[in-house]
Amino acid sequence: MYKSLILLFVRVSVRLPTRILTIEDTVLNGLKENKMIYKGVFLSDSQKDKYWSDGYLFPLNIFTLSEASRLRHKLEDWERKWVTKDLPLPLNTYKRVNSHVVCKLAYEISSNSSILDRVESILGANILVWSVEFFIKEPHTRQMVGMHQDLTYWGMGEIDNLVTAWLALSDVNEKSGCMDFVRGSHKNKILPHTDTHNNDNILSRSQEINVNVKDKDKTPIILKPGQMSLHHGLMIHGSGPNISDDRRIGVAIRYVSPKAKQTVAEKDYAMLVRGVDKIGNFVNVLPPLGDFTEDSLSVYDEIRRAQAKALTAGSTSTVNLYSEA
Ligand SMILES: O=C(O)CCC(=O)C(=O)O
Repeated sequence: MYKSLILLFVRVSVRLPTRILTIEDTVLNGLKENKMIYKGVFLSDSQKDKYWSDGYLFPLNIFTLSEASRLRHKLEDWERKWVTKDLPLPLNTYKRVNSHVVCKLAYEISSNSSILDRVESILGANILVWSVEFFIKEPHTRQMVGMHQDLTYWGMGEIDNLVTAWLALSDVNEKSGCMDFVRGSHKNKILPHTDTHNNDNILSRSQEINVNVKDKDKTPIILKPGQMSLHHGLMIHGSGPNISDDRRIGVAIRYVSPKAKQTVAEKDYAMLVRGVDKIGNFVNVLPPLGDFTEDSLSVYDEIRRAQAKALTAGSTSTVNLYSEA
């Protein structure tokens, strides 16, 4: 009797590795993944080589169309629920920077195993989320993103141990204002940028790199809902307006390895989502237990105040840090 029970158990556990992970397993349970049965979806050597030589990689399939549509609905329900609530800052601020601190969905997406496996192939086994940012352009609007290098105002210098995973939750193409990357441009140092004061440019300082990038040097990063791109922190990139009939929705997740270090602000914060951080360059932030909890709002405020020093450094005018609705 016992022997047959043991045999049955062995048979069941041998079958488990072939189980396909569902959105419940990966997105909604995030860190609770069962390492015993999870094999990982890491980048191949040729994908890694491509990332390091081009400075980006796409398209990577993360979610099916129906999973992406479910995530989009969750996000849009969240937007509808919170836009009318009396929050300390406009909802747009929480969408545009550090969403993982106050929005459970942003945290859940950023701790998804399938995304983290790809990121682990670039950063190594220890991974922190520095920021999650929803880049949403409404249909038929002029909003654009000037060509820039992300690391310019983040106070971490010219580092390899930061990567952005940009996940599409709508059709992202030239009509809807996809990102354009300049192949190999991550091999540059940080180049001079100018605050343009162009209201259509949705970056924090409406900044633009002082380089005239020719159209022929741009690669459009076309993604289906559920697909993702990765880009290096020094990649020169931007995006045009959305002239399509649908919203263009992207989730930009900034991942760092524990070796990254804030050098402009006195301290910086990040959330451990895989492995361990034995270095301690970042104050460790815990995942939110709900949306806009009192605790998470106060941590959000503390991070915003600390990071402002790096994000506004060198500006001659007020940088509102996305505090406009
Ligand atoms: O979503 C966009 O159009 C631009 C995003 C971007 O600049 C970034 O993720 O670094």
